[in-house]
Amino acid sequence: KTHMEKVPRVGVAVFVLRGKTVLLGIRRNSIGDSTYALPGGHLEFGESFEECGARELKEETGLDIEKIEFLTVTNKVFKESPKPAHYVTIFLRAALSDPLQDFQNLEPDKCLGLGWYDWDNLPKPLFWPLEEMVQIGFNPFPSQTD
Ligand code: 8DG
Ligand code: MG
Ligand code: MG
Repeated sequence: KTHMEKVPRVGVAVFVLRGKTVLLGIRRNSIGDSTYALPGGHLEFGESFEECGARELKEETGLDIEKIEFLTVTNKVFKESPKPAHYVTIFLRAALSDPLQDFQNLEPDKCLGLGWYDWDNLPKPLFWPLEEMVQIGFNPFPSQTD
């Protein structure tokens, strides 16, 4: 670890859509502590984005997801973190494999709690990359005209 280079990392975050709601958790992390963020994590060697999204959902919430689709990508430098961090983040959407399955908070050291939040009434404060997306009018739900 003594020769760790500063390199961009790849994050994968998932909008799990249930009705008009999305799943958000309160982060416990040096980046975005105490803010509401999407479940997700780091892309591991050899993984597809979809595999990473499904794995992180399972690890963090116990949920099984399906219909996983790519939405967008961001490129952000997190200057707030103790050591500046640079993430290329892949945003996916997905549906629950079993609509009756609910989340468990399986990583309570990394998450204070999870919940389903109405897209039109999101909690505050949102993790700032997510807040920025909301501010520019991004919407993870399939458009009505499709
Ligand atoms: P891991 O050890 O499980 O792989 O990592 P993690 O602890 O679950 O990582 P994470 O912070 O949840 O996600 C990795 C990075 O993805 C995060 O540090 C920054 C980037 N990221 C965004 N937006 C979002 C978001 O809304 N949720 C999550 N979880 N990560 C996001 O840019
Ligand atoms: Mg994780
Ligand atoms: Mg995570």
